[in-house]
Amino acid sequence: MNFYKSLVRDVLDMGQSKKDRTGVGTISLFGYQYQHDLRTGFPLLTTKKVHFRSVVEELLWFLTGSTNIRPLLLNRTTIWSEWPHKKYVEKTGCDISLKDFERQIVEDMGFANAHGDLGPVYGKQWRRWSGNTGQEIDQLSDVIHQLRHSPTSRRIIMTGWNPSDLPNQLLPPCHTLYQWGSDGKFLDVHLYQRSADVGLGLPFNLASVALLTSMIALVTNLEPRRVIHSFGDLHIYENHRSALEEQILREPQPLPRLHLSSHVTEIDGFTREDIELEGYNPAPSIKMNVAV
Ligand code: DHF
Ligand code: TMP
Repeated sequence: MNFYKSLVRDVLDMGQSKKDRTGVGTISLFGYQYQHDLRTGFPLLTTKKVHFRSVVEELLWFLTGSTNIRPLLLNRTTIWSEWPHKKYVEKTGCDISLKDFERQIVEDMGFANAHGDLGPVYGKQWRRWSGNTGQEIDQLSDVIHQLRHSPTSRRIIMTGWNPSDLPNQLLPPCHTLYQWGSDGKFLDVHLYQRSADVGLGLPFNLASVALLTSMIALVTNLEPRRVIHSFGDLHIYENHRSALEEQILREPQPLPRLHLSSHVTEIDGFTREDIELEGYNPAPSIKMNVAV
């Protein structure tokens, strides 16, 4: 999995300084691609500890179709809290801390309904896309149906990018478009990500696309094989630069293996206990601040 090291080097060596929405500033490379063969191991970085439990909770949350951070917080996952918190502070002028905001979302269902929603983000678009005659489209179930009945189709796509919903999303989808390809035996995936934070979000994204594809492969009786991951704006935030320079000096360890309970037959049948990682021995975690 040395592609991560090369990717970081390529952004540092070929990227350009770029101002960005958050005001932090980035070094950015526009247009990039790597590939990983899942048969060589599960792509979770070993040069720093990545919180796999959060990756799993986030993906299971997407699969439920939820867009509210309350279920995530009930499962002790805080990776999406900053954005509803920021919106709440801006809207109400109330100077509540992130921790107190999270506590109130957990304790008060009414508060969560009013202030914990990210808008129509991944869960909504993947499972309940609003069709033009009012019907809901479950893109993920359609993907699985196609893989079961016409695996060689060239139309097996799930997209989070919905122009009419953009104004209501706290963050427009970053991992934007997924296409799966199969020959009836193997399952490959090609993900287009419009914007990627190399230090923080990307380690989650590459584990998440691998996990989702492995779960889909299990319930469609296919063998997960290649991940092809393409990027629009691939960037390193200026305040992550020295951490990443240090991280790529670390020696990568053998990749862990993913084990999914073989009794699961439907994508909605997975629980957290059905997803297990074996042999993950990463270097220590590295704290990087998220640009909001
Ligand atoms: N904004 C920015 N600027 N970068 C992102 O990566 C990002 N990611 C989002 C939403 N907005 C974003 C959603 N994904 C963390 C990881 C992924 C993620 C959001 C946040 C994160 O904070 N990771 C920490 C803590 C992990 C944990 O609490 O489990 C890390 O050290 O990996
Ligand atoms: P943007 O909407 O201005 O592109 O900002 C989104 C930031 O979040 C950007 O740094 C990319 C990062 N990001 C990821 O890298 N992965 C993700 O899954 C998400 C949601 C965001």
